[in-house]
Amino acid sequence: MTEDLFPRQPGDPVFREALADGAWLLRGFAFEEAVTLLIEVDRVLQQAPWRHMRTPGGLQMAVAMTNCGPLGWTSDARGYRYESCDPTTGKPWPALPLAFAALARNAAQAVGFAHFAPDACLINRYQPGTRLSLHQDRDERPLDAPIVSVSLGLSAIFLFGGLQRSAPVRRVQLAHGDVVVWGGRSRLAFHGIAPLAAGHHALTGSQRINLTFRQAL
Ligand code: MD6
Ligand code: FE
Repeated sequence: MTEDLFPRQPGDPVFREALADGAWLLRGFAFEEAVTLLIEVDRVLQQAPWRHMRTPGGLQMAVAMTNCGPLGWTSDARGYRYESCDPTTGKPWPALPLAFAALARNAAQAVGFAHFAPDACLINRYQPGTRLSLHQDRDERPLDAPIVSVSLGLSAIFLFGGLQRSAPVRRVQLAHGDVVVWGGRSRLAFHGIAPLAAGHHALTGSQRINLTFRQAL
């Protein structure tokens, strides 16, 4: 593909693909920063290791998670919420790396959301067979702020539905370096990840890593 032969230059127009009203796919937007992002993920993991949270209903989630930034998304018997400390260590979540904040702001800017300043970054790990069932992201206070989602490592099929759980679901392949920005009229759309196919990626091995940036408060 020509995109790979001629990498993005400063000032180039960004190739945006509309998934729905308010939801955009920026293919390869994080490709060049990916190694840096993964090094930062490893640094976060040294302070806040992967864990499988429990849903309020008591089920253990298949996706392994951690967080960085002032706030982190957590789930347990008391419900879904944002916390400033990691419940497993009692310490504040690791700081949001500068490279994360810059990428999230630039991606949001590229589709018209100026000044996106995330206070939370949820980091998800998928292994072959891991899925994330259809859900809405509705634990955040400002519903006018977008969400920026970065895919690293193995590709996954993103399930993208509508505002009702029963709406038809689109399947979108997300590859290493792809970024989805999601706000406006799509902010509360149902979405999920189909069971991850087995595979190997040079940078992550048999894993997909997803960074999801939010403005929680
Ligand atoms: C994932 N993403 O890609 C899970 N939520 O691993 C999400 O749940 C998500 O990609 C809101 C907006 C974009 C997303
Ligand atoms: Fe989500």
